[in-house]
Amino acid sequence: MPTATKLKLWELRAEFALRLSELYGREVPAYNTLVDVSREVNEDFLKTRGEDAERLGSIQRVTAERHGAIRVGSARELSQVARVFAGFGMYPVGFYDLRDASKSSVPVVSTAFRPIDAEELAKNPFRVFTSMLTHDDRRFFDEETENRLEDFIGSRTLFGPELLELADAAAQNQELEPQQAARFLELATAVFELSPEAVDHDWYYKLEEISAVAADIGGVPSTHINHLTPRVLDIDDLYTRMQERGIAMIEEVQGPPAWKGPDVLLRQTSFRALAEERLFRHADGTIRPGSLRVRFGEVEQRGIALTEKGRDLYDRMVAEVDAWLAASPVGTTRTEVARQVWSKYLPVTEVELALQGLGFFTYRVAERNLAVQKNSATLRELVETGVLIPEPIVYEDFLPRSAAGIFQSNLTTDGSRDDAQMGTPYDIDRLSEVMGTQILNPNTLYAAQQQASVDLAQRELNITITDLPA
Ligand code: OOG
Ligand code: NI
Repeated sequence: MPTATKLKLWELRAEFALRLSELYGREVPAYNTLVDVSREVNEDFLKTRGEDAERLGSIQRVTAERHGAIRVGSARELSQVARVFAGFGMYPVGFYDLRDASKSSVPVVSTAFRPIDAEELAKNPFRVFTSMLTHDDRRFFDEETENRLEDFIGSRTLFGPELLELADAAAQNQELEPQQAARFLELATAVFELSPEAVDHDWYYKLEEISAVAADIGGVPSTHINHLTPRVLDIDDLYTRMQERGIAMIEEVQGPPAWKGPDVLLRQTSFRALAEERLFRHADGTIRPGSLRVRFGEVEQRGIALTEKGRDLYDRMVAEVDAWLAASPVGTTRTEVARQVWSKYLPVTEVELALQGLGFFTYRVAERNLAVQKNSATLRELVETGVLIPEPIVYEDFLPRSAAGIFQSNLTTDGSRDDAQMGTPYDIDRLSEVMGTQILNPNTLYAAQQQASVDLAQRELNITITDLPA
């Protein structure tokens, strides 16, 4: 970390990611193995693919790239964590309702804090999937439990005033003096360290009967990193190498299958971390050690961001895979089926993904001289004659179904829920209101980036580009 000059938000963010990574590696050593294997996978991929390997991000970016997952208990805690992340140049993007995306009891709604500009993402893309407990959702919590949760969470302080003030100062000035930066990083990292404080045994296990996620959030006096996820360029290779090292992975890679066409969206897989020792305070007043198994290791491979049209197609393909799989003989794997469904519907080339308006791309002018002697040309004609080169925009967000799958595959119990009760309604606007910061729509960000490149190309070529995908 440079010490003589002021630190920009991206420098603070990169250092924050690094410190959390060191912290998590101390707490969950299997994470270090995952990071080592990820590095091997990426180095080998780069060797075999050369420049092509960096189409979805430079190797520097990908090597440093992590996402974290944290969980908070209330609107107050969510709005405070939003202030902390703003101090690192990370803003809420996307809304995920995991309550309905899962059979098990996962009473949370979520967003992800991340940089939003292409340059900031390229410098350091650290993002944190952040979930808030819906303690007032009657499907999970009766009135008494709701009130107790509210009291318990309301009486703890995760983010102290000094941390919040430093975060606000960073956000306001877009940089911090070295001394303030050091303090900000120290305080922000400490929030996510596993606390040695004893856990109220009966309260924790009462909540766990309803939902292990609720116990992890509202049953303990502080918060912690739930997982920290490195990015790999070949997740199938990683999966095999981890198994060879004797680490039991979940059954499958979540998200799109490996197939011959372009990688889209996000593929993820995970393993269950070992039991961790924690202290419990029992009803008779004694404090004794026990163990919890709530944290895990996750890894991901990122692909091309899909447009709304592309995402609709993706959702239909997922539904078709489900239907097909349900009607298939026992032993058929999701991947086998998915690969066939993908080949049936999705173009096998990046160019077609772009020209059919299924994926987000930026367009770079390659051949100024070729520029047609007219005042307008279609996007297809410009791409097919080599005037414009489509370059994929990487997907920077999450998938609700994979997120639910990740939550679920790492729970020991399903918990309990009563679907006859009314749930608390949440959507992107309601959660924004509760947090006090507008959550951005990821599609708006990708579309603006694509459009800006088209606008620039039009100016450079001095023509109007027509037939842009809707
Ligand atoms: C978050 C689960 C979601 C992902 O990568 O989809 C997630 C959690 O377990 O708190 O991190
Ligand atoms: Ni994750």
